[in-house]
Amino acid sequence: MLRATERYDSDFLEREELRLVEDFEERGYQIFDIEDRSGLERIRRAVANQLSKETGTPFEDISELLNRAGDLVSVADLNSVRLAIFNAMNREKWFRPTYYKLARRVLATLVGNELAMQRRINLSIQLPGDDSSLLPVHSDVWSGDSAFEVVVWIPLVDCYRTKSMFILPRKLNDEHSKHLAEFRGKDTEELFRAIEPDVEWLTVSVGQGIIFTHTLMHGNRRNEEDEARWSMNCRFKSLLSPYDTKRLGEFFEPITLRAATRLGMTYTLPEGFER
Ligand SMILES: O=C(O)CCC(=O)C(=O)O
Ligand SMILES: [Fe+2]
Repeated sequence: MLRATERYDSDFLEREELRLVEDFEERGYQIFDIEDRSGLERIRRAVANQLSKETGTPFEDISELLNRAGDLVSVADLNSVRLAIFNAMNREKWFRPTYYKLARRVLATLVGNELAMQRRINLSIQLPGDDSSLLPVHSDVWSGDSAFEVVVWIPLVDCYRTKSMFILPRKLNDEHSKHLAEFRGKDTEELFRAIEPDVEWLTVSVGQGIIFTHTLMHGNRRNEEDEARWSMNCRFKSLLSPYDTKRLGEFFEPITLRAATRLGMTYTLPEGFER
């Protein structure tokens, strides 16, 4: 039986992999460089084209258009515009493989080479000053995601301070988690106040991504910057690791099933054979 406390055997991991694995375990998140920049640009351009179509706004520069979404879309219309873009993107066959390739190597090192991927990639937009579409402090595991999942979070514009998301690094998350029961029934704002001195606001530029375990407390606040935030997030897990309420075939789909597993899954012992 594998015990999670056992250290890695460095004889089996490349030095670079070992560094990534240890950093990720230490903090519970990692900012990484996107592996396929042209894939990222394809996604950014497709999103910008959709926004341009929805709002009748021509554009030249993708970042410029997305950053000033607050001038183009009212808070009242934001969710329907977001859903239109989300649906249009998730209808594209190239979208999920392209998204996966932004983070293929980090996923292979941190999660595995037989992966299940969330079927629909989320889009989040935080307009400056808008507090109608916030995700207050939470861990996704509190609401039915498995602890074996990671989130790949990709900014479509440069994200910093309150335009970004906050996360509680692993050690501090463990500390604060000991007191979590005290907040039961209270406003999540009180929980945020308690963890606020320890949270990190992640600075991520276009061309970078975040991979994190959603067992950590994280979320966002009202965007106090003067640019809109655009980001995507998608969960990945090792295909054969435990699932919670987000099931394989419904929420997740296998993307890199290997031959030996496929053979094993379809094998039946010859008839009449007992062992
Ligand atoms: O984008 C954010 O601010 C929060 C994202 C989040 O909660 C998640 O991806 O699980
Ligand atoms: Fe979350």
